[in-house]
Amino acid sequence: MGTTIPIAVGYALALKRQGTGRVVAAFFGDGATEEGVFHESLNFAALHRLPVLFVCENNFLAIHTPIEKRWATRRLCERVRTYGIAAHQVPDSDVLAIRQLAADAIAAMRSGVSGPIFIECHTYRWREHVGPAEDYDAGYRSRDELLQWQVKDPLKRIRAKLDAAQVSMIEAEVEKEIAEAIDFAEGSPFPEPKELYTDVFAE
Ligand SMILES: Cc1ncc(C[n+]2csc(CCOP(=O)(O)OP(=O)(O)O)c2C)c(N)n1
Repeated sequence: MGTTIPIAVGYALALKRQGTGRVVAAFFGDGATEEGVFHESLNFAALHRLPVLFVCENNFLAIHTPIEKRWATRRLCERVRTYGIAAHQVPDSDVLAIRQLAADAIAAMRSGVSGPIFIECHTYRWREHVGPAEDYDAGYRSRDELLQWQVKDPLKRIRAKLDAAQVSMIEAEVEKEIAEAIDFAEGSPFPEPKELYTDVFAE
């Protein structure tokens, strides 16, 4: 948890030294912002004006622990700003707003006008922490909460902006991609045991 954050910062340092004009985006949850490395990384990235877009997907849950049992205040963007990093909050899963913020942030970092930038996107986890089942009877949240977020479902909202032909074209493409992935998985041999070590150790 939180491991993407320092890796992104280190990579951004390398990119900046190489003068590539490239930027790095790091995605992580609200739980990850409780790790010390989050704060160390923000400070380092701000100090060296590194081109990192930090994106916190705040679903108000870390496994089964809701945010009110973990955060003394919800002022995450305010905390981030104390490091000298511009921070924006998108509270309603508006994907077009997120796209615009990200595009502006990336352009500002590429041109050197800005150091790192932070976006906090509020969202919701419909299913359990890991796996496809529902867990509304587990006692840590209510189904009412889900219903409030389903109204803001970004997929439904973006779908409503498309015409029927576009929707069926996208659906057909997605169905095809899924079918091909299943065929590929079912048609592939089992990996050799030695592949357990692939990408685990550097030679
Ligand atoms: C350093 C560390 N501590 C604890 C865990 C166990 N753990 C796995 S996921 C998780 C919560 C993650 O919450 P969040 O960052 O909000 O991400 P989400 O799963 O909601 O996307 C925890 C505590 C871990 N993987 N790493």
